[in-house]
Amino acid sequence: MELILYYMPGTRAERIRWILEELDLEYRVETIDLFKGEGQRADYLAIHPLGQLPALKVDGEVMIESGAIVQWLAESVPGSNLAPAPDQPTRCAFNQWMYFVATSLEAPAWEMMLHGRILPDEQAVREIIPFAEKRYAEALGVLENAVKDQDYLVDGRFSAADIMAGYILAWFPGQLVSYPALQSYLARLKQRPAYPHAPAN
Ligand SMILES: N[C@@H](CCC(=O)N[C@@H](CS)C(=O)NCC(=O)O)C(=O)O
Repeated sequence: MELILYYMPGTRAERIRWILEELDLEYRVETIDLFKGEGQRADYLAIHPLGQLPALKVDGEVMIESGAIVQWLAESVPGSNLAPAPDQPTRCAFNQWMYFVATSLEAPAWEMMLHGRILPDEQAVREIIPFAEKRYAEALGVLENAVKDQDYLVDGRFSAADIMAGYILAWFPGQLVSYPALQSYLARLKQRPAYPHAPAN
């Protein structure tokens, strides 16, 4: 299988890099520097129509959406062990956390990131931030309960859902101060050899 990861450090492409490393797959990295506007290059728009990261090319076919790519790799790579099979009882929890992270956790975190750190003053709507922080804290409370008595989200075993969650939790470590189980959970995830600490290139 030929894999090409369209990547920039710090972006959601880290999720893909993380799972590719967990699965010990070989892949090529194509860096797209969003800060230099490379996402809007015609050749990249032909790969990702929104000019966003990540994209993964698999034997010439392109996939976009980090959650979908993570899930697809977890399910499709033989022997992956990163997603329960559809007929397993733990599949319910797996689906739940994959979607919970992509929606309830990531949406407010992204508002905080966008309006608090990324957008310039003239575009940022700072008034959004307190509400987003409240929604983020509510989602953190749910996740805190989920990892209070187990190491990982799904049946206590590491899965693709932890990759989805760990990437977002690392955005705002300061917000975890009232969530001791999540602090330990994030520390545990960061200790995994496949965790993407340093940029890929
Ligand atoms: N839901 C998409 C979001 C992709 C996304 O927003 N990526 C950011 C980087 S983390 C991006 O490319 N932003 C540049 C832009 O929107 O032009 C996913 O998870 O793949």
